[in-house]
Amino acid sequence: MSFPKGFYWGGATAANQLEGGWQEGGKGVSCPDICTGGTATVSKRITPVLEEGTFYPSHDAIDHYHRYKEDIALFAQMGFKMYRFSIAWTRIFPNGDEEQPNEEGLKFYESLIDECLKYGIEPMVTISHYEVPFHLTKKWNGWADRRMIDCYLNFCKAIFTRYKGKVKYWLTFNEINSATTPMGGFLSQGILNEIKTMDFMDQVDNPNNRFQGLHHQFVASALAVKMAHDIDPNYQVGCMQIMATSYALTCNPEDEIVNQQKGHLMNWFCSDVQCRGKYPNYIKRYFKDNNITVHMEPGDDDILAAGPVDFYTCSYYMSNCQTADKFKESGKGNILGGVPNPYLKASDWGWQIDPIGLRYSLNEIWDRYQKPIFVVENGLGAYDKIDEDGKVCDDYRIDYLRSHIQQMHEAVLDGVDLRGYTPWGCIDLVSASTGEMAKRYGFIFVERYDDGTGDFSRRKKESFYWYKKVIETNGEDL
Ligand code: BGP
Repeated sequence: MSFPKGFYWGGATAANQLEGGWQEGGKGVSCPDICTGGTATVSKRITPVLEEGTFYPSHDAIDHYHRYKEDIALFAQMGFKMYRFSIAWTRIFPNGDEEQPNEEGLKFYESLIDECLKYGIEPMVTISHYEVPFHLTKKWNGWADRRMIDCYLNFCKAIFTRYKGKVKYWLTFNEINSATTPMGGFLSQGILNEIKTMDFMDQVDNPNNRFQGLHHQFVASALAVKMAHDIDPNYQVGCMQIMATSYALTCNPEDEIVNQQKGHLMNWFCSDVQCRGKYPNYIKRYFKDNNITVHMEPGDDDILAAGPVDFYTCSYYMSNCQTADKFKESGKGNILGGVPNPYLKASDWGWQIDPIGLRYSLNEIWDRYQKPIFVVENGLGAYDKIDEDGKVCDDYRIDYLRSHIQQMHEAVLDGVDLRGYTPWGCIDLVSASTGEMAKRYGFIFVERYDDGTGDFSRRKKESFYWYKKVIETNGEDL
């Protein structure tokens, strides 16, 4: 068993979860910088935004800002062919609405990209990964406002022109479909809704804002695709979705139809717009049934039609079940909702492990869009520990990754055009949903703990050596 020649093996990260250096190099404050826990938990008070003595995970993260050369050298040792990372918007435009980019920020990523190229590692850049400049949240309520489109495009222009000839693969928004759920409002769109008390967590979810925000993101994404192709015809621009594979809990048609509707909303709505260049019919009914009104300007249809993405990417961690039975409980800790699948085991955070679901979804994606696919996030968040002999024996992680790679291979045999695999958090970093360091994904252990201790030193886990061998043999030796 081996993967297609030139298959992109690698790893993935996001700026606010690993860089730190939150106020260095002219960087502005971004939404994750005011989160005291995961990106779904914002700091309690509006003023002052940052409270003295509070722990903000993204402020130091794993100090990659100062150690990126060491980290990329370790990725190169594993044989990475691709490295997916994000550019912090606030390093390039500290407030998000300046006209001119911050040269120091541009230089930082230029150096990081050069470091990748030095080792023959192809960069894949996420333009916006769960990060909105906080200034734009305060000024316009993030993506709820159409004026965000111009700021975003200004950001795109700065990086598309600066890194021309060095970067080929771009992703417009990380997990754009997270905004179909209440958690995505702040996390991915920088939208704060009516607040009932002084506690940001006490927000009244406003789906209208989220779907209006998504419309603005779709328009921005389509215009970014066009801009990228105009600047460099070699540019390939992709969408990025959470693939929340789900099954009907029973073969009762009532469960099946609920599953289909949930799937439409969560898994297909955003990628249908981004891959096909128009809104699908089913979402119009959803909007009507849920009293959602999305304002579209004349000409938006043409913009969407003119800017479909070149390729499809997704994260894949787990699957869930759907049921029409309102009394069945939602799975504990499973951010995607749904009910637990009795046939599957779960991670320590309740994420149900389902390698076959990956093969199943890759086939569905390919059948639907016929565009090249990359799995740009996958992995097991686990509590790792350093043994007395200094080793980190993460065989559970190896098992998880091995079984998913086997199923990706099955999908390739099924005829899916799968181009690459960049497992999540290839080096330990801050968890997006919980803000913990204890939830580790990496091949590389970082000595940084949730109480703020640790010297940031790096250590190879057992999975590091395993993954190196996988890459060397193009997936044959698992
Ligand atoms: C995805 C995000 C990542 C990442 C990952 C793991 O949803 O794109 O940013 O963090 O999930 O999630 P977590 O960190 O919550 O375990």
